[in-house]
Amino acid sequence: MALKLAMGTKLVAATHNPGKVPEIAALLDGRFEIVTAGQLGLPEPEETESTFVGNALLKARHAADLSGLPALADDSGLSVTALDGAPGIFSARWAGPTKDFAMAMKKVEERLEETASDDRSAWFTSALAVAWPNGPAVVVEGRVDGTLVFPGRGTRGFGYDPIFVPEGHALTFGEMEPAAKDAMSHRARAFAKLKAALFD
Ligand code: ITT
Repeated sequence: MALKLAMGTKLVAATHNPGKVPEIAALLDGRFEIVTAGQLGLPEPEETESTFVGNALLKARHAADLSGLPALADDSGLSVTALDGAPGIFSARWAGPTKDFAMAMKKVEERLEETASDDRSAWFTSALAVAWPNGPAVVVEGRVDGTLVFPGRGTRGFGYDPIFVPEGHALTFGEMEPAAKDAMSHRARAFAKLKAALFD
């Protein structure tokens, strides 16, 4: 069987992050019937892998096997050059149990001040995995490079968006129109690869 997702397929968006859902829906462009892991009442798996790819596969596999439907998961995060790639796969965990991203962004700022470095370069990564129930899985990765600014600016997007200015632009992801972010983000770049691999 060729691994393809036909238009209209019912697909689980295997995320519990409400910030990701509209981005995933916009990037999928109405091709599929999307149900979220939250809508299906699926439990959130523990992210035990040490890479974005590993955690994306784990989340997609978990949702597909539990729901009996193909599932798409995103594992993503912000990596800061001067912090040796931190927070990386721990990006969500730096915000703590209450998902306080003002605190997480402050932590990035403080950690940067502790290093004597004036390097403010950073990048976002998104690993996207599609898994079929008790079947195969496909995973791709996208990345966008940029610079961090403090204090953060803008109220759009989610997570670390207010402190990230993508290369070649002046606005942060938190200030941009959603469509502008979706045209260049790590998630959009990963989606382009996924489309080439899996869509009719
Ligand atoms: P799910 O696992 O349920 O999808 P999560 O928030 O736990 O939700 P991740 O483990 O992939 O997801 O954590 C990624 C974190 O990285 C996320 O919570 C954001 O803080 C950050 N992040 C990822 N993509 C981002 C983006 O486009 N803009 C801002 N922050 C982003």
